[in-house]
Amino acid sequence: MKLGLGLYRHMLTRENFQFARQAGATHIVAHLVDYFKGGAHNPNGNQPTGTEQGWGLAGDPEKLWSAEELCELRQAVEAEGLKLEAIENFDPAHWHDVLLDGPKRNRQIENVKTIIRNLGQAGIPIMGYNFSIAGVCGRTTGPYARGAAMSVGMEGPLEEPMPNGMVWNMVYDPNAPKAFVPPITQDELWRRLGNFLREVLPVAEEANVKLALHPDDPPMPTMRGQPRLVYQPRLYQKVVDLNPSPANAFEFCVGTLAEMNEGDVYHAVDSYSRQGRVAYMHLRNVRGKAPFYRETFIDDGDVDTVRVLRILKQNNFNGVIIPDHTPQMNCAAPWHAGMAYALGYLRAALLLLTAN
Ligand SMILES: [Mn+2]
Repeated sequence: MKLGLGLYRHMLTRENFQFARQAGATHIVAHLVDYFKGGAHNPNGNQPTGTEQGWGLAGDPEKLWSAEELCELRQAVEAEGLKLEAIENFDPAHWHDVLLDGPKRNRQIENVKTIIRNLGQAGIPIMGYNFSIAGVCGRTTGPYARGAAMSVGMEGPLEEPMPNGMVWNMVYDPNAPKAFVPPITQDELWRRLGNFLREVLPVAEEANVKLALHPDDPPMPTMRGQPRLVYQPRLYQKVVDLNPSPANAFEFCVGTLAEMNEGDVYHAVDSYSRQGRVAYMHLRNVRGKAPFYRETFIDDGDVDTVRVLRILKQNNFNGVIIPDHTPQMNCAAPWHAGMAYALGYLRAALLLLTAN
């Protein structure tokens, strides 16, 4: 098992690559979507939460991530002695109509295929994604973690309908006619995912890239009136059963799994890592269940994270683990301090597991 750090787009700097190394990481997971663009209520020193208007504005629909820029990023990471393991999340600007089944759907499926081919060309082995209409919405920020550390949580459902021009908690068309995105059925959303996988996975296989699905965060059957896919641990199995391709994999998020109100997080880790479907891990801790939970420090929630690591080791998981979020610590660099704390804890746990 390998330890990594996830960095948001504006954090992809030499200084932060060195920070990752200093904190014991060997791998980087890079976000290329700018979640913070135009989001006045979304300070970029923390994970994005935003308002009911979402995080902010999506990127440039005409500008796909090129093989050259991906290659440059990989080289910049490698220059600091690290490896670039994955790109996390497609930009809504590039695939909104794939999620919404809109008029640009077929053209945007080609966008996705192009981006995956570009990743393959650049030697980046994993593309993480989140097939979700409402996206990561409905969460709040507050002094929820130990010692009143600023953290993220959920204080009840959010069913406010989604305005037109918005998907995945970002605005891709600020000039869309005023209306709401009509709700669809759960079956329709599964149908869209099935078609997406059928069309894109052969390209991923050819490019030697794994497509890694994040579960729905927060894990609710609906958010903003829109259905969600993987909001219970058993629903991950439905994704495996949809398409047997070896490129059909998971961005396995322990925190989100722990927020689900059915099943057992250790059983889920065991079952899916045993099936070899885990491309990489998000590992964090949480207290409570959706729709009422709070993100905690890694050693301080409902999850025994060391037990999770032990199960992964038993099943010979050899991929990368990143702390996807952590509470912020009171100091000049709250995000970095939180991440350094989580990485140090995970590094010690991994060393102890290897020694035994
Ligand atoms: Mn996650």
